[in-house]
Amino acid sequence: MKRIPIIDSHTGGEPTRVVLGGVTADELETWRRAILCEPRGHEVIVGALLVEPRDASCAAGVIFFNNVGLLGMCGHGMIGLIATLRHLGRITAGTHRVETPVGVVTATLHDDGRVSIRNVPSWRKAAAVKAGGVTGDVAWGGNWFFLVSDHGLDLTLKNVPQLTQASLAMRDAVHAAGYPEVDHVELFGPPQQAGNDSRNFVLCPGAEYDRSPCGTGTSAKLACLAADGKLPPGSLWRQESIIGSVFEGSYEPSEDGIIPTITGEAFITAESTLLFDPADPFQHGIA
Ligand code: PYC
Repeated sequence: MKRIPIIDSHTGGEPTRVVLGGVTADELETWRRAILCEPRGHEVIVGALLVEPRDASCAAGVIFFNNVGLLGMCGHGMIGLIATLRHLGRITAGTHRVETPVGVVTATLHDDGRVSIRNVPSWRKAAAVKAGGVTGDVAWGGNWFFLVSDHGLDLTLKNVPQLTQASLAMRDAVHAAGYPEVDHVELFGPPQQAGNDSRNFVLCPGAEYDRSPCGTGTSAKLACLAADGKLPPGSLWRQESIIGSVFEGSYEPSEDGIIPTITGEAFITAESTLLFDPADPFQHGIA
């Protein structure tokens, strides 16, 4: 019987499953869907495989993954990972460097359990791209995003099926417009809670939507605001998600764009061990 120990958490409603062992980076593709998806999980979960960092100054290395493949970085997942390492007693309040496939992220665990991540450099690649009847920006925040405000849709939970279909069509259109790297689509609208700056709906690569405001998506948004001169360095941006959870963001200018810092909070929801019986026809998940 194969055993994979995990810790589950959620960050602003978006789940993270930290894999503590039982599978190596080389074996991850074989077990990726089995770890995340039905019958042991569901399509929305983002996985975080703990690995030995190559950079000795890092407290940990992590590979994020989802229902369709690997993710460069994951903001909500990094907050979940830091909360998990704290829960395990492996780290205490302070600053910790974590290696990801797209660069080193510096995470600060605050005394109250909140986590700030100083993300990888982020930038806007293209402004005012016309694709599929909308106009948006293409930006990097640790993943690639198409950011759209002129979509004419209400960002409410009851509209999720319509938002998903529209975002999938926009993703096809932005690929056809010459940006095949885009795998996330981020729609913006007015916030519903006083004190927030914006509300978003984020379509993830596997056609699921992010319950959190999306850390890498908020980083891409900050890069666009900075490029447009709409948010000064150091000013706070409160990004509200489709379910009303909030990340706070700010940025420092960098050579080609910005270095974003995103703050949020994660809660541990389960400690368990996944079991994979070779006799189980669904030990690798439901294809
Ligand atoms: O928080 O960066 C994020 C994220 C990416 C995909 C899901 N969440």
